[in-house]
Amino acid sequence: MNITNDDDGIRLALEWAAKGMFITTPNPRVGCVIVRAGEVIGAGATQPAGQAHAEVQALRDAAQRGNDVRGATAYVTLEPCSHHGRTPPCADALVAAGVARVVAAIGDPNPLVAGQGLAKLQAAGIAVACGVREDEAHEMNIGFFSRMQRGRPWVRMKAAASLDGKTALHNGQSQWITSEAARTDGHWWRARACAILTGSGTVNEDDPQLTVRGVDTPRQPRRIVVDSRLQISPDARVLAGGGTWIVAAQPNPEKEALLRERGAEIIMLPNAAGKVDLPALMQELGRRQINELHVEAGSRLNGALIAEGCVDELLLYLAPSLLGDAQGLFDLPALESLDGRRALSFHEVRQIGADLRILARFS
Ligand code: AOF
Ligand code: ZN
Repeated sequence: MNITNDDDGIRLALEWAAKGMFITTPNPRVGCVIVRAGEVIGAGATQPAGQAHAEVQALRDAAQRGNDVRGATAYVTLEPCSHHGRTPPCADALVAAGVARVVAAIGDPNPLVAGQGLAKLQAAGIAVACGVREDEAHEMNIGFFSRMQRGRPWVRMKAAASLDGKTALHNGQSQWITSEAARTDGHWWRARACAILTGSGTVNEDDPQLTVRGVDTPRQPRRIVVDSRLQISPDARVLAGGGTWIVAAQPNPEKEALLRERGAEIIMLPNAAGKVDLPALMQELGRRQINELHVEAGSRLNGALIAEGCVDELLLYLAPSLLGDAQGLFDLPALESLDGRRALSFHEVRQIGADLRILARFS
């Protein structure tokens, strides 16, 4: 592929960034391509945390292919880092390699970088540009930007319903309302999330595993259960394999010990009403380096999360069927006036198999 302008260079780098979709957390997914005389002479993507960043991978790729990067242009989807984290600064690596120009799609919001990567390159005499396909680069790491800028994850709430917005019959039957294609698509969104959150009601009723299946990924997201009164069974499948975080509001030493035996960690975060303080939980998850949080819960926890301003985006799968009087999507209080409605905007609408997939964002 011939790269003759910055737009094409960043577009290709974004394709490389996507290769890290499931694996880089808590690091952002970054892509880098190195171009000389229109030819791609090296390319790379961010590896799992602690391993090489995209720029280092691209420089290695060029070296392995016997390509000289001196005088070349490096296209990166995020400003190269300037700090010593788990790995040394990419800006230094680019300087040492002798590239002539660096084009970044967007600045790194990490306060440890925040412009210093580009400044470092410039100080070394490298030509620098920033702000190409910025929106796409932001979308690629929407959770990382959220955590860096707001201290909390980007929260995506997934739900599947009939066209009249019903998720289950009153007798609980819900499998399956949407098609297999939509369910597999849902697992792709699970796979890219840092963590998947549900409530104790869903655990006790459906006994979900909350794992990624049917999508090829080497990493399983962390599982989180909001369980104010520690009511889930120690035999719940969501605990299998350990590492599940249980968020509670009312201590119960005996039950806590049982859950810990299953490898779970208990996070105690009560609010004044004796329930889990959901906004505080979002801050805590930010501190714990959760970039993208995927919520799959029942209508009550869904409603509470929305009512408390904890949700950024709905990922809705709507099947072409009507269920009539049945369980709704979100348990929200009745309004006296339309002025009180929660406004969203459609970010993306498309058909997946027989169903509609709607991404809608709270404004
Ligand atoms: C880059 N290229 O591919 C990525 C970057 O602990 P470390 O050394 O892995 O550094 C993590 C930080 O580096 C991360 O918070 C973000 O600011 C930046 N990510 N930077 O130059 C990359 N993934
Ligand atoms: Zn780096």
